[in-house]
Amino acid sequence: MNKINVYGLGYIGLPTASLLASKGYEVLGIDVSAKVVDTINEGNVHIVEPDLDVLVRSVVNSKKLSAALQPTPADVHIIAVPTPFKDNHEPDVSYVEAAANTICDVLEVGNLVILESTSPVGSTEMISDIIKKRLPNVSPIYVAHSPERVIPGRVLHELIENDRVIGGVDDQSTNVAIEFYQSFVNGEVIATNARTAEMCKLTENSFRDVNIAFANELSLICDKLDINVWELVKLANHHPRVNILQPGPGVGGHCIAVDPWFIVSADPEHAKLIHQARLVNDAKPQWVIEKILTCAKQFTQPTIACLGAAFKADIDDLRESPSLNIIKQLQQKNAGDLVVVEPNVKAIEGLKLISLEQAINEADIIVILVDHKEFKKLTAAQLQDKYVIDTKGILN
Ligand code: SAJ
Repeated sequence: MNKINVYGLGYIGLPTASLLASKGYEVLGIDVSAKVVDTINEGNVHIVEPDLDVLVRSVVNSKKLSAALQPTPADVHIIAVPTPFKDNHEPDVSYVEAAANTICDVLEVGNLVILESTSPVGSTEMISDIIKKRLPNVSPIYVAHSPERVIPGRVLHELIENDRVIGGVDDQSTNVAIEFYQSFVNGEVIATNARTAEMCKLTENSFRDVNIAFANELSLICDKLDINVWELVKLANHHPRVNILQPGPGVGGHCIAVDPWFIVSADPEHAKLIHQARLVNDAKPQWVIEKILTCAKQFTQPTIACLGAAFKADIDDLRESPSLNIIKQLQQKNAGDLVVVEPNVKAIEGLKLISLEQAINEADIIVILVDHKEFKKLTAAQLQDKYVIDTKGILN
């Protein structure tokens, strides 16, 4: 297995493709965007992830990685396309379906097809069915799920070091996929079936969502009872069997705020806690907005500085960001003069970005929305004459 096609060159596909290329595989990245394809073929990147730019440049220069709009035959086909949800929170697997159909155009006997995208239970079997229907005489084809588990900001490290759960549609598929992952993963590569692998990934992110919801719920209760929630969490976590996560302005990103819905939609009757956690986390931005508006009422035309717009610390990713959601809603409500500090991006359409220093000088109200490293250096003394709403507890 020497030739690999990676379908979808986003936050998972591009790092995976580059890593495999750096391990000596001949990799073709396929994307529907001509702009993305051109950018990569020029040796550049369209996403921000530590060290990715250097790696992509090196593997494009050494001709191990190239990009195209259409695939050519390969030994391994890795699907890393988005799996969002629809307006009704049902999973949208149309990109996976489209990728499976594209793969069928070049599929050959003995090929391995791997679904890496986080997907609802049954998606890997769906791919296998599409292949069987389109190419009934091309057999064997191995099909497996190997959910990505990397965290933005540490993707290249975690791609190699994290354990992988691999589930094929049959035992042979599992074994072939395991052998492939063992060629570049240092972590343990663990065998299961496709449905369990799919559920495993959804479970990991739901575990996190439920635990963050617990912390967010506590933050509301503590606010009412005049208790510092961060001190409370720290103290409770001294118990050897308690490990509460951190409250914040809400849960963002395209994983934890999305994947639990795949479980809820698969079994709404029983997924009560998982569903409620989603509702709690999704309601948190509104609670923060109300806090800011109540505070703003004490001024005639306050300058409100929002620190952070990304969905979490030290990244540039604004997708599904609760902080950006809060900022945009504040803007609509005309609560005051709104300024934003976001050290990781150059501009955000429609918003006034200023430096941290300027924000501290000018603002009446400071809203800490993200615990970026630049903000963590702030001290309560620096902000003593400001009204501060600290959703991340960095001043504790
Ligand atoms: N958050 C909190 N409190 C916390 C931890 C996180 O409010 O204590 C918020 C963050 O600010 C952010 C959101 O949750 O808005 C998600 O951040 P995250 O760092 O927990 O996770 P993601 O979405 O960047 O990546 C997750 C990871 N999953 C788990 O840790 C179980 C990653 O390993 C997955 O690969 C990724 O989802 C994915 O692609 O599914």
